[in-house]
Amino acid sequence: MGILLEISEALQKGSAKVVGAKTQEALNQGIAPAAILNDGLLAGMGIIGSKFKNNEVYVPEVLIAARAMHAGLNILKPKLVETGVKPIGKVVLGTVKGDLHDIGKNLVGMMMVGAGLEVIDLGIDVPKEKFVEAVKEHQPKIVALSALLTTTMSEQRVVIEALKEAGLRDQVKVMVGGAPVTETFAREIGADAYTPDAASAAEVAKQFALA
Ligand code: B1M
Repeated sequence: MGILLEISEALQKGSAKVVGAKTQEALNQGIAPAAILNDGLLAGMGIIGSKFKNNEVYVPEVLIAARAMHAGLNILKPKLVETGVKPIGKVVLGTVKGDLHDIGKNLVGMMMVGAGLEVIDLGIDVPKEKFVEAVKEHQPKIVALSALLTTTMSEQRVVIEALKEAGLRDQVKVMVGGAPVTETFAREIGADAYTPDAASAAEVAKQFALA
C-alpha cells in the first residue's frame, strides 16, 4: 500500500500518532508536501466528509479525524511556510462567529505565511467586534474570513458591515472563502475576493499585498 493511502486511512481511523509518523516518513522519502497534503491528508478528510454527510460517521469520529489531520499538518507546516523573507504585508484571519471549523482556515494561514505574509490568526467563532479591534490594532492590508456552514457564511457580510461602520472598510481588502461560499455570494456581500482553496487564497493575498 502506498504511504499516501496509509496516511488517508490512518486519518479516517483517527489515529493522530500514525498520521504524524507517516507524514514524517513520506517527507523523508522525498514526497512533495503538496502531494502529502492533497493525496494523503485531504483525501482522508474528504472521505470522512462524505461519510459524515451520509450519517455513516458522527461528530466524535469527525473530531478525532480532525485531530489526526492537525497532527499531519503540524509536521507539514514548516515545509508549507518555508519563506525566510521579510513579510510583504499583514493579514487578519479568522473563522467567523458561530463556526468552529478551523482546518481550512489553518491551511489558508499556513499558505499565506508561505507566500510571505504575516498572519494574525484570531481563531474560530470570531465575533465582528474582534475583527474590527484587530484591524485597528494591527493595521493589516487584508482581512480573511473563513466560514464552513451555510448558517455562518452570512456572518461574513456582518463583518464587512461592521468594518464599514467603524470607518475601516476602505483601508483593507476583504477575502472570503470556505466550502459553502461562492464567487456570487462574495460579490453580493461586497467582499474584494473569493478564492476556493488555500493556495489560491495565498496567491490573491500576495497580489493584494504587493498592489
Ligand atoms: Co462540520 N460540517 N459540522 N465539523 N465538517 C461540514 C462543513 C459539513 C459540510 C459536513 C456535511 O454535512 N457533509 C456540514 C456543513 C453543511 C452546511 O452547512 N452546508 C457540517 C456540519 C453540519 C457540522 C455541524 C453542524 C454538525 C453537528 O453538530 N450536527 C457542526 C457545526 C459546529 C460549528 O461550527 N458550530 C460541525 C462540527 C464539526 C467538527 C467540530 C466535528 C469538525 C471540525 C473540527 C475542526 O475544524 N477542528 C467538523 C468537520 C471536520 C467537518 C468536515 C468533515 C471537514 C471540514 C474540513 O476540515 N475539511 C466537513 C465536510 C467536508 O468539508 N467535506 C464538515 C478540510 C478542509 C481543508 O477543507 O475547511 O473546506 P475546508 O477548507 C478549504 C476550502 O473551503 C478553502 O480552503 C481550504 C482548503 O484549501 N477555505 C478558504 C476555507 N476557508 C477559506 C478562506 C478563504 C479562502 C479559502 O479566504 C479567506
